[in-house]
Amino acid sequence: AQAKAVDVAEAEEFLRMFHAENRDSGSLQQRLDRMRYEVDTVGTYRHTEAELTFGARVAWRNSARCIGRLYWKSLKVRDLRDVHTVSGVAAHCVQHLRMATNNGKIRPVISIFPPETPRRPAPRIWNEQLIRYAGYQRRDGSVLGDPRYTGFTAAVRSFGWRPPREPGAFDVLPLVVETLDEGPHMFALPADVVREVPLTHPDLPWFGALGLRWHAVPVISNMRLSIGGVSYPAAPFNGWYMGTEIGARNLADPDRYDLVPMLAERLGLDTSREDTLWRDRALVELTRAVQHSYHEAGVTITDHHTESHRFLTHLAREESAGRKCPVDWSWIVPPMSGAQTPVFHRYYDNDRQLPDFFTDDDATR
Ligand code: HEM
Ligand code: NRG
Repeated sequence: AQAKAVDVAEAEEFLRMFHAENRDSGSLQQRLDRMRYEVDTVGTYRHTEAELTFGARVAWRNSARCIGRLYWKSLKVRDLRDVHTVSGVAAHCVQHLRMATNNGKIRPVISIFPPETPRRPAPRIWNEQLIRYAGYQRRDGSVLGDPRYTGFTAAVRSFGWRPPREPGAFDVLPLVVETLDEGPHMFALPADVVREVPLTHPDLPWFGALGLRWHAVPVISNMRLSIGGVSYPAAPFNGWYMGTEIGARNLADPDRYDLVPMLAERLGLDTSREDTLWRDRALVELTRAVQHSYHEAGVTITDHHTESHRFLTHLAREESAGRKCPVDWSWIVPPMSGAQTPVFHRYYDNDRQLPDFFTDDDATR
């Protein structure tokens, strides 16, 4: 969709905030005049590099569902607003993975591609994350791989993507990048930029033979970054994983890899009745395996107890800076042992603040 003209009030609010938090950034009045002139003439305005960097960091700071916000100032911002071709976008996504992975010592990075403007629609990345595993629907209704991506897998197959000769549970999907001029194009990720961690368990020797693995870096690529009224639909970003995301959700959810019943059997637990808490016990061992394996592999990961404490430190800092910090309790509380973490036991501000990241029909097309 062609973008509407930028909302001048939203732009002004952002520029005022930028100047209030960056006292050495020149005349606010001149900046506002310039912005209004650009919006009057072409319907949008161009952020300075400093504004773009600040805007992206504040969008992270305002991500109500993110527990990892203590380090918001450290986000590395890549200004890729002049990359307009599908192959350029794909190549820079590959470069993003290299920079972010950093041989295991993961760095938070965002790559910002051109914004949506009245003159020119933005490039789009179809993938939900840069690295995701294929899901193959079998005739009997069961799924090999990640059931969340059966639809996406079928779509890329219809574009000509060929699964490996021997399809597996962890086949990395190709990128799909679209521009108005070129249409959608598919790009395989080079294997050397997809760092993965084979899963082993600290005291169950048979665990490694299950052949489980996960990718090192989560790079969300389907959220729209909104800064001062300007919309950046292609702005993939990453931090590092919290172990529960993989062990207690991706590999465990009944509509994902659903490994809990199999693991409970292997652990010799009594699964004939719910009150043996076999689900809870298997979930703990799976998540222990994740924490252990990433640690052994030298890939940055955090756990939900450590991260909950850090998050409360973040809230305290935001409060002393005199800022509101939006928090969505239902996302911040971890998916296991919630009440064992301090984030469970309190109320939060819910009012959204801008800039922020959005998921909407417009971002996912
Ligand atoms: C969500 C942790 C970095 C933005 C989340 C979630 C966790 C998390 C656990 C909930 C995910 C879920 O339940 O599916 C972390 C950690 C980071 C980190 C440990 C390490 C540095 C970042 C960065 C950004 C970001 C760098 C953006 C620049 C978000 C957003 C969501 C989110 C927008 C919500 C995603 C959605 O709605 O699906 N984060 N995060 N996070 N995080 Fe972070
Ligand atoms: N639960 C998703 C990832 C969501 C965001 N989590 C992060 N973000 N850690 C999954 O792939 O399991 N981040 O930017 O680090």
